[in-house]
Amino acid sequence: MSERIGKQKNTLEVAQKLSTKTRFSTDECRSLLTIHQRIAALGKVDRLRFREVLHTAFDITDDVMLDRVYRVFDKDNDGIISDHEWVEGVSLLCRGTPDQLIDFCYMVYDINGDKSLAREELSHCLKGGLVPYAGVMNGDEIEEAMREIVEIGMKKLDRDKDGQITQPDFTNACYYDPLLLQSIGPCLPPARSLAAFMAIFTENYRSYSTEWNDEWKEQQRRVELGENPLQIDRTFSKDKTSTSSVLVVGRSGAKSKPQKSKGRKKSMSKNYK
Ligand SMILES: [Ca+2]
Ligand SMILES: [Ca+2]
Repeated sequence: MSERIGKQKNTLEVAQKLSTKTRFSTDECRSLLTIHQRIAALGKVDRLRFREVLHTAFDITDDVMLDRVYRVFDKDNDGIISDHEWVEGVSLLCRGTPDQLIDFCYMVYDINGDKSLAREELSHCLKGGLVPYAGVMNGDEIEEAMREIVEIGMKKLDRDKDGQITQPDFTNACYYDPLLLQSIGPCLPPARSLAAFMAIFTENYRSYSTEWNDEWKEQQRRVELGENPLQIDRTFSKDKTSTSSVLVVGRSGAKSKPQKSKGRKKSMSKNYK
């Protein structure tokens, strides 16, 4: 009995600590720790176990993305997703700010971790996206189509045309067109599975997206009134190749709301309703 009470106390302390590092409350962290304990009770949360969790709970299905998301969750690179890594990673997936989500996707795509995305990395991340279907495409055609898709990706994301996509390149491109966030691979949970997962342990599984929408509307209103406090990246707004014509918002503003997103476009928040 005393052992159980000790364990509960320990979980509470860990949850309190994690709540200061994540966007979850202590209660939410405690619930997530319990979920981790249940997962870990069946065996170590290693690559294969965690791929199952990502697949079933978050509906991430792309083979390459499953491995890459696992690598990004495993911050200390020991092959196991610890309880801390679990809560911090889930916090990002569920309630990450636009900046955090952009950084997360970039880390997922940057396979060798050199802060640059090369053609080879795009090609590797995208390879699950094209499959032969009922003889419609053969191997050569897929290879050719893949080369074209990689070139389109480079064109949209490599802003300074040096053959590498740096993190600022990627960040600016995503702010300009949020659809580019997962353009190299589906590594974030779809809205429906995210809400279903969050409903297990919190009543606030929709409140965050509301907060985003409100903030986005507020930014839009200020722009319309000419009060935009954010730095607009004018070089990007001139880019006619983008699929989006909405406002470009830089990262340097919005200091009055440090805990919230620094500007977000409608189509980005749509995914998290
Ligand atoms: Ca680890
Ligand atoms: Ca790289």
